Amino acid sequence: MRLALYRYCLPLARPLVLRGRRLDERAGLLLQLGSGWGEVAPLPGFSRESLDEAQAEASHCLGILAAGGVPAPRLPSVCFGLACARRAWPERPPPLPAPYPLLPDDPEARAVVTANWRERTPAVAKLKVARGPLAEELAQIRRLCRDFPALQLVLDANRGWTRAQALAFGRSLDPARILYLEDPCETVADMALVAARTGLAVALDEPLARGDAWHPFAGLAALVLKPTLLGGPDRCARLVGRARRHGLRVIVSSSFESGLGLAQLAGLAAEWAPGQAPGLDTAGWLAADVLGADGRPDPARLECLHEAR
Ligand code: OSB
Ligand code: MG
Repeated sequence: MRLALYRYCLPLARPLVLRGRRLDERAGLLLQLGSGWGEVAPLPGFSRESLDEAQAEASHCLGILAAGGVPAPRLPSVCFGLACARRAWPERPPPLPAPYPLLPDDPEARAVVTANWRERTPAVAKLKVARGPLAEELAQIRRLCRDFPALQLVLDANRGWTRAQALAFGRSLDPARILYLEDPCETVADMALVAARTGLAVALDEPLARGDAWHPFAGLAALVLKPTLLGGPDRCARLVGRARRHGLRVIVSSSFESGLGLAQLAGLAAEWAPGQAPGLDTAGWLAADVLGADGRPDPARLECLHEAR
């Protein structure tokens, strides 16, 4: 069985700003275990591990596999990629609703995305907030709601508001047009308070990857799962179980993976949250892919780092 580790580096099609830092390209790793592939792509600003750290651990895991051992990675991105490469995927993926669109911050890119929305308005779209002046963001939201009367919004603040800002913002919104607020504040306690005081639904994303303690609260509507940040599918499956017990939506979400990771995330979404539109509309940020015309990773687009048999 061929065991190999590759590196990819893909140019961006649109600016990608993560935690205020602009990324110039998207780099990551692909792990090959015979016919199985997995993606290891820590996301700068969101993953606790760097690409170099992930590479060292993935390489170490390959060495253990080559010697007939069972690797036990610790880094979330490596846990995810290794599990994907070892997983038995169904021949044909089960059906899954299309991802809801993620609106680019860049006005030009956003205009391209919304160009034909008057004819075909998506049910839901996600917008990043807590990036600029409150009044400007509210005006943007009002414009979107006015231009597309059938649209509901997911607003993601990436924990960027104080409690007071989140309350001011939340009270200025029409709850009928907001599906949920994702990570309005720094702490889960403040998010619960915002849900209670504004009547808006709230979703937890970053607290899950950070491993913060949380309990279901009134107004909690969804858990956003980013397997590249959370680690192995076991950890995700536990969260899926918890979501089901408490009647929460599960939104499987990308961390700007390549086409390989995105396809595998769609497979996991179909299993964990069938019927739920996933948060996987990120392919548009990448100007190239690791997959060839046959839909498999194309070695010509990859740099081989480590090889064993
Ligand atoms: O803020 O939820 C985020 C992607 C990478 C890092 C952080 C985030 C995201 C996304 C992915 O928004 C798309 C989605 O969840 O719809
Ligand atoms: Mg989020």
